[in-house]
Amino acid sequence: EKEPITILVTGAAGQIGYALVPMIARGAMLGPNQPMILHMLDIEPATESLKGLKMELIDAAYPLLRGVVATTDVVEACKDVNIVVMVGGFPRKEGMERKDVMSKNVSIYKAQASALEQHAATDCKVLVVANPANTNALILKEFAPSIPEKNITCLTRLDHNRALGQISERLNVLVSDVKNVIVWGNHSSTQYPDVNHATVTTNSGEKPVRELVVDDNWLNNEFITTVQQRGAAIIKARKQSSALSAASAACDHIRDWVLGTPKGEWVSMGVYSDGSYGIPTGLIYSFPVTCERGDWNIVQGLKIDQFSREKMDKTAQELIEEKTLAKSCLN
Ligand code: NAX
Repeated sequence: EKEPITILVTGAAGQIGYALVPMIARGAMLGPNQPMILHMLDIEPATESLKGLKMELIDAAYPLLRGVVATTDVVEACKDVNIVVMVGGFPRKEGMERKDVMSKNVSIYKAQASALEQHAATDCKVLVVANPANTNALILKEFAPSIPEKNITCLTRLDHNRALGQISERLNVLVSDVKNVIVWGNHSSTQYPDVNHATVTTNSGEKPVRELVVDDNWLNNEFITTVQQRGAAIIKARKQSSALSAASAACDHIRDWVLGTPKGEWVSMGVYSDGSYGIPTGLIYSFPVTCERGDWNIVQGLKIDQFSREKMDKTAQELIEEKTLAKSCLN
């Protein structure tokens, strides 16, 4: 039998946490044969709620779950963790300035970076979910220099999956037959969901999405804004932000990263830019990646038209501004 892997979920007492931990414990993240020890971190006011969650995990009697640590102590939470899903953060509340939210998250991510740096397994893989996800991941990277930069990522898989979902609904095809959409840039409303390389598996082979959806106007306008604004649409309908879809996307992200992407298929991940596609280095930007043996690589050589170029640059620009704002919060 395999050795258990230790997984940390921060912000575990929140609503994404409540959807995510049972998925992990069932094996949705690392597969049905991989036992795990779950560390759950939250803050003091959530102590009781975190305790309740631990009780429920015990009551669910998950065969793969070999241990649960529920704590408000960052050091205890980070001890020897192999995989870290960072869902904890300070949410934007009504009337708050962008700078105030950024400032709170910068201090959280700076502190947690140091704890991971000192106590996590040296090859730990980190996924940041909490917003502003790309910039939180960047702060984490800056303050945990001993963690390899390729091990720090942020979640844009939810946006990627939303794009797959929209195409599948529009064409009335199985979502599993749609592949190779791309989400470029920031996990925000400036993200660019790109279908120029996406295909659908049909009875007569692989067909470009652009060929099957004849309505270019829909693809260039409504499709993009629907994916960009989906988070807001969920909040409007549910009076709460996306939780199960975010949790599911976090499992997809880690699973593909650790176990590999299927042949001929890529996924979107927020990763440290190496300058590919003219995106400035020094940003965590969402790119199309393939994964193999625990390592991701940006898909190279895709043709970028003028329409895409502008949208890719616009979302990069927003990330540069966020980075400047984050830096100003460090002083
Ligand atoms: P909740 O407010 O329900 O949960 C957040 C939890 O984090 C709370 O239990 C809170 O006590 C805890 N927390 C706060 N500060 C902490 C700290 N310093 N250490 C540990 N825990 C801390 O929010 P939820 O709906 O679960 O969303 C969590 C985050 O995910 C938010 O930042 C949200 O904006 C972000 N999202 C990101 C998505 C993505 O695709 N990247 C999509 C979904 C979601 O909106």
